[in-house]
Amino acid sequence: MTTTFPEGFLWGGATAANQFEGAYDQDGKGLSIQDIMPKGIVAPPTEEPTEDNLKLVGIDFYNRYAEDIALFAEMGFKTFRFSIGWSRIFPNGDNETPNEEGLAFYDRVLDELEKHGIEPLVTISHYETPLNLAREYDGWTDRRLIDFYERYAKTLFERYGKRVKYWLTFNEINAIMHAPLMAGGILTPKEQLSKQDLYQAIHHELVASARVTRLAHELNPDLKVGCMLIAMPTYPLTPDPQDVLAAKEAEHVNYAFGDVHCRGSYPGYFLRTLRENGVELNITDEDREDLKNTVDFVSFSYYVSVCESAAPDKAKGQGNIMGGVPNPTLKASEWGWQIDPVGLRIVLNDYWDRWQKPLFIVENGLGAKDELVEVDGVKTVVDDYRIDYLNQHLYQVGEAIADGVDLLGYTTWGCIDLVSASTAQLSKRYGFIYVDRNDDGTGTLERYKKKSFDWYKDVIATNGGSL
Ligand code: BGP
Repeated sequence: MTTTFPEGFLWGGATAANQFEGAYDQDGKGLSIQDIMPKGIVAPPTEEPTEDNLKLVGIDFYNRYAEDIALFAEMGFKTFRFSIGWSRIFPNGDNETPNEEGLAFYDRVLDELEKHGIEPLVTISHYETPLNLAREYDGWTDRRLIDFYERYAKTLFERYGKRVKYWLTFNEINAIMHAPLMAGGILTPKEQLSKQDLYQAIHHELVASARVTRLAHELNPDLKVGCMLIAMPTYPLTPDPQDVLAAKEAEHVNYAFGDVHCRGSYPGYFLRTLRENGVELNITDEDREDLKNTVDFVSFSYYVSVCESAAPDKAKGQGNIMGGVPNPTLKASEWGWQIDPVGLRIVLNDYWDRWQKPLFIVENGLGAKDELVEVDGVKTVVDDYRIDYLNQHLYQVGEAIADGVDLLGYTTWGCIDLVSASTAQLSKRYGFIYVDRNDDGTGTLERYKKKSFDWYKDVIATNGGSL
């Protein structure tokens, strides 16, 4: 490839505590909403943790972190994205004091990363609101969560602030629009959730994000705090201006979160949406001041693009956990997610133009059904389809860099197989490392390198030159 990735480009992989740590009740951890979501977002939560919930054991990273980080180091990772389980640190979310055993676990993870010279990239909250906050407060609909979150973040900054430079406040913060339980800890079923409560919860998360951004900078001006969005370019289904407008309006739903994080106040189109939905935000003067604390960089996940149409009869398709009309020009993955490498270049240019903040791709990858086979006596997965997917996307990333986009790094999602967020299955695999665990919970938890392991190692070693 002719494009050179910038020196110091942060190549790596991404994970989330609830999807791979397991050890759901070990060392004083409290329950999180994920512990009662055995089917992800495709079915209502259960009352108590149930055995069919694969996340309770995950892939046992909690006990195998050293072995796994050594494998990441072997691939040459420059960075590793993981989240801290909020309920490991504050088991009920509203506790006064943190759980030392939980804090010590992440010390050990950071020791291991340091040993291998891997830069940590930490998500403060990745779809794992403590269950108590969901039950007692209905999650982020309650303003008090801002204080609980701030106390939690402060604890993390004080404990790890000297070792962790890059922080993300909320994973895919805009996902709350579509998955209020997973992204907002809101137990009221989506169909019954009023717009007033939904937007108030969004407001609370945005204020919380801005407040901890300020806090991080106060404690250590070298810390870099980013927001994290689902990026999903939305194309008009036809050139009909009504479709173009519909696509722009659909995109607004995503832009709004980035606009607040980067510009420090609500954009006009968002205020219009509130008015039209009869929502009157409870927003204080202090909130307005807090929101002015803008982020240092913008991070995002990218899996799919979608189309939008003004015609009400167009069937809504499946795009990540958001909606959208399928694009007739694109093929889809086995899981129905449409594959669009060029869309990644479009998003990178679009976000860079719009916000002029460094960008960070913190999720991208192909969820596929892998088959473990034996090649020359070694167990592996011949995942040429994954290599092909990543290659095409990274090629477009290179193009965007050549276009002038300021990009800090790229972490593939689920660099080691883990439990899917939307379906809670293990058979939707993203990793360079295969983990022997099946949807029925059977398996040895052994790790095996896939073909893509060596491919990615090469990409990193050549700083993208091998693409
Ligand atoms: C994003 C989430 C991740 C992750 C990924 C893949 O929405 O931030 O947690 O899981 O999507 O989605 P899935 O696991 O549903 O395939």
